[in-house]
Amino acid sequence: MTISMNAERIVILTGAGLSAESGLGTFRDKDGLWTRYDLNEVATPEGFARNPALVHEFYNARRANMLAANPNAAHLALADLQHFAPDRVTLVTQNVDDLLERAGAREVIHMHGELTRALCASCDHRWDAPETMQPTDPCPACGAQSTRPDIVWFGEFPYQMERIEAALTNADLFVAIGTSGNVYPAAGFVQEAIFAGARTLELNLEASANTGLFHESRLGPASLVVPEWVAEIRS
Ligand code: BV8
Repeated sequence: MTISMNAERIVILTGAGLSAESGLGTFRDKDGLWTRYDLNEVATPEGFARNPALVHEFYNARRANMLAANPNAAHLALADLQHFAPDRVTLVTQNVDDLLERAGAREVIHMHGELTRALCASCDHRWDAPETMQPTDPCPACGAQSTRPDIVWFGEFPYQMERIEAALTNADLFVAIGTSGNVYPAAGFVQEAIFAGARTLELNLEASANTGLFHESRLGPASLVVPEWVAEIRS
């Protein structure tokens, strides 16, 4: 019997590896985004204050990649699992793409924000982001030219943490998919799940930084290991 069998309250955390086979870059793999961009310049509020045009250029390029990408078998399998057992699955993602939604998933918790959303740094108004954003775009609510991608940068508080913490304290299974386990608080979720008495499973191309905290690790591309796991859990 695998550790997933008859799990009733499953929390799934996904990272960039889930969307890698859809052609969206990861961050810390070879040729990852952080090897081509300085994280401090494009993924911090300080970087945005210094050079908003560069930050918009970075996210405009990722938004264009996202729009040209398609969900892969792993996104589809997770959406299928959620449809099969809607009240048993909490889907949390660190990813800012909308591939899970385009695969049919609902209520995805985007703890690091979304490329499809824009935020006004002056009045906190949020709206659907246009395909490309410029620093001079006026906020539709207050008119200020301080619009930014609705993305959680380093040093900013992730979204919906109360909802995530509540799901973790109640979980009987925690599954991490396609994440290197380097970024907190997401990388600490597995420990919280263990404190709650949950079993923990890692589905990843290679062992993550916190692989030792998982009761089981299945290594391989998400498009293979995720559908296999979902088929098991559904049987
Ligand atoms: C916070 C923006 C509280 C969105 C991202 C000092 C001051 C302040 C905070 C800190 C500090 N020191 C440390 C921190 C905490 C900091 C942090 O953890 N830093 C790290 C680098 C040490 N965290 C924060 O700041 C967070 N906020 O702590 O709030 C607070 C607030 C104020 C002051 C103090 C505390 C905010 C974190 C969010 C930052 N935003 N990005 C974007 O541009 O996308 S994080 C960035 O990393 C992405 O969001 C990404 O999702 C996230 C995690 O990366 P992964 O998804 O894991 O991707 P990665 O490339 O690393 O790994 C890919 C994995 O996939 C690999 O394991 C690979 O093997 C695997 N893979 C590859 N291909 C496949 C595959 N798996 C399966 N199949 C495949 N085909």
